Amino acid sequence: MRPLMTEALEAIADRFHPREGIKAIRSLGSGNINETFLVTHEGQDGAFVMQRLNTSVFDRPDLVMQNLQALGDHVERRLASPPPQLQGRRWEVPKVVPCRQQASPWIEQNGEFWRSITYIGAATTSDVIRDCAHAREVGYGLGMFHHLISDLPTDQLADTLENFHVTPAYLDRFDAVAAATNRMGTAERDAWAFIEERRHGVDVLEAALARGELQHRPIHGDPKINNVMIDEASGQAIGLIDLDTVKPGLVHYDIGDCLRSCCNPAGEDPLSLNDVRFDMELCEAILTGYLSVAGGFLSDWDLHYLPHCIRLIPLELGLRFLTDHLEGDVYFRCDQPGHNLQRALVQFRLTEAVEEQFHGLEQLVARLKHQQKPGH
Ligand code: GN1
Ligand code: MG
Repeated sequence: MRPLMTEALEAIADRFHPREGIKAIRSLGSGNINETFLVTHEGQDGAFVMQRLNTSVFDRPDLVMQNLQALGDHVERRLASPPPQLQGRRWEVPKVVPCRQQASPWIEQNGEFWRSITYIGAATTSDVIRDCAHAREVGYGLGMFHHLISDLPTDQLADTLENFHVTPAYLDRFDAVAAATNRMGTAERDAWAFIEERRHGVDVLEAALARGELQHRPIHGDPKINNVMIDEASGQAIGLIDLDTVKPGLVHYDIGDCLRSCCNPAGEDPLSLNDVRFDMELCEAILTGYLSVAGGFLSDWDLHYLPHCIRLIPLELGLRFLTDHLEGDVYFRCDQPGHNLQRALVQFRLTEAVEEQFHGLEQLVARLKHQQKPGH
């Protein structure tokens, strides 16, 4: 991490902690949307995470903060009598850090929105799954997160990102952008053809929701591998970070997103498309960890749609990257021109890898279901 301590950043940090005690301000993480800094200081807690929210993505950042507060309060109540699966384990939730001299816990100035949250120490995240034990912990982490908020009524959470993970809405947006763009080269046309072949069926989850087979619950929205914190000493999952996308949705969006980011060890920016694959062993370990906590509240329909969401979310992310590429990279932060196109191709290759193993996924889910509910 590069030390970074500009006067402007220091002035913002000072609103949360007196600047005399601040030791360093550094960039943190690799988010595509917000800007994140780690502020280390001499106070008791030692550090906090300061973020500038991207207000062209989150146009009601006050509601993002409200959701964060509602989630934190709820989980704190739940942890007063922890579920049995948490016995002997640590579980942490990032909390809102108040401003020093004002009632609201955020700063709005010059069109920017800044807030701080607590830093979770003695834990790390990684960009690649190390082994099946790590994968199981990531699954456990997502399962525990869902479990702890499963009784938070969805009407207590604002919809801060309308249509987030609603794949048919991304397809509509793609259609509009593709019809108007002048950026259609050969690679883009090939990617477009890939989407055309899969147009039918992108509504698989939304149609199940409309039929009442699936229901909205509180979700994380972005539980990719590097948002699951692992305790440095025990190797156990101890919480999920990056809570801006917490809102009502389908747990399938979360499960699909977790698996698409964990089971492709080459990651979102591989050197070669040939490195992209979907690892069934890691998938099994993650789902086993997940179901060890969340199995109790999943219905048969929920389980039925697991293979579908595992296929759909990489397709959706590829669609989102490709649309952004055609629009001129206005949403996802990019390292170089063509980055979003490349990212889209990676997700499409991953979609194909899942499709090739779809039957195996159905068998895996049936096997895990049988272990959960032996009578079925
Ligand atoms: C964005 O900013 P980051 O990396 O936490 C995006 C996710 C994508 C992810 C892909 C609000 O998350 O949906 O899966 O990039 N977040 C939003 O890397 O759109
Ligand atoms: Mg995020």
